[in-house]
Amino acid sequence: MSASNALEVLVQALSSGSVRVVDLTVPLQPSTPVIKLPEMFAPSKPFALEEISRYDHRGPAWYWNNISCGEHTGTHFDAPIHWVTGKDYPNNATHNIPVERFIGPAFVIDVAKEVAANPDFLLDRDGVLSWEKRHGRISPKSWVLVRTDWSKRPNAEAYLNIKDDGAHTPGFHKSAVTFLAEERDVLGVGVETVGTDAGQAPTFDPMFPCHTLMHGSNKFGLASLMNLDQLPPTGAVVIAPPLKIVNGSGSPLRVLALIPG
Ligand code: 23J
Ligand code: MN
Repeated sequence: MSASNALEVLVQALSSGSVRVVDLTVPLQPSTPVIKLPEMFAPSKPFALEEISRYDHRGPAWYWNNISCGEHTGTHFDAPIHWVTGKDYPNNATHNIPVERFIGPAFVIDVAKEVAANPDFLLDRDGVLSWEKRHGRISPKSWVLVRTDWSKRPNAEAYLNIKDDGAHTPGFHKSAVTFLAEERDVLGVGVETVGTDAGQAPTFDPMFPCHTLMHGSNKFGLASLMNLDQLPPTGAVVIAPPLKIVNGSGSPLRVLALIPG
């Protein structure tokens, strides 16, 4: 198929419903959960809206707001520059990453059952390999999304799941991250939890292995995704461009998946 024909086919498929669009983004509002790091580290601000005017004396015909939040709030993108291991790559920040790298096929690994039995569940290299035996090899320049159903937790407290010894949320074993970055050359990983690392990752070696190794390989992260249960294991395309913040380490974004209808 020629390139222009491919786009014609896509437009037709979107209009007929044979390709559907799934929104993988959580609502962005003051109550949107924000990661809570151990006390010794500086915190990130939650999302806030400040009204500038609403068809009133401050602006009779228009409504608009000032917004503020940490770069890593709600559904958000982690750029390689976010981590010390990724700080020296060229084009590693939100404004200069080549835009082609924001779009790719999605491979969706479902570990919801394992996570229901163990909130500290870690996907490891063997877990990825056994998924590949069933669904095929993960291709280069793809997004690997881990379905945990964590986004279905009923409130922020259950979602952050903080106990006396820190957060208890699922994530990656370093063996899976190294495998996906080095042997599969993915674009990055996406998760349903507040960050791409497990809740207990401050205690791991290395600390925060997903951030350390993914960004250390110039790869990306997507955190606080939802609706991963609506995606097929293979065959979806994910579009995830962050805001063009100059020297940004990441940003809230809208993440869309195209799926067969
Ligand atoms: C800073 C430090 C540790 C972590 C994070 C940020 C995130 O999860 C993030 O949003 O990138 S784990
Ligand atoms: Mn982040």
